[in-house]
Amino acid sequence: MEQKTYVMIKPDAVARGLVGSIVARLEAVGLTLERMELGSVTAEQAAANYAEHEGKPFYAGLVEYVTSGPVVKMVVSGPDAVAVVRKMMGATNPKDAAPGTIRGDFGLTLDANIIHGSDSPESAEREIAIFFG
Ligand code: D4T
Repeated sequence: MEQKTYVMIKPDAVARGLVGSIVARLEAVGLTLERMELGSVTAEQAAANYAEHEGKPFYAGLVEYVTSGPVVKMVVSGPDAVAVVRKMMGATNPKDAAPGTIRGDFGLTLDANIIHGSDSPESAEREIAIFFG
C-alpha cells in the first residue's frame, strides 16, 4: 500500500556528514523524497514528537539531543514506506542493529541513534503535521 512516512536524520549524523549516505540508501530502494529540509527542531516540536516518553529517565536528554543542532526532516513515500524505512533503520539501539541497517552501519549508542522514522501511518501523519505544519 502506498504510504508516506516521516524520517529525520538526527543532529549527530548531520554533524558527522552522513546525510548523503543515508539519503542515498532511501533513494536506492526506490523510495521517493516528497519533502526534505535542513533545520532545527524546537523544544515544542520535540515535546510533541516524544510525548509518549515524557517522565522517563532518558526524556530530558532525548529532547536536549534532538534540539542540539541541525537535523534533516523528510517526508518519504512508497509502497509500505513506514515498514520499509523501519527495516532499513534497524533496531533502536545501534549496538543491537544488524550490519546493513542504517543504525547498524553508522551508529554505536542509543543516545545518538542516527535516524528517526515513524512507527505507523498514524504516527507519520501526526509527525508530518508537527514538523511540516
Ligand atoms: P525514534 O523514535 O527515535 O525513531 O526511535 P524508536 O522509535 O526506534 O525508539 P523509541 O521511540 O523507543 O525511542 C525514542 C528515542 O529515545 C532514545 N532512547 C530510547 C534513549 O535515549 N534511551 C532509552 O532507554 C530509550 C528506550 C532513542 C530513541
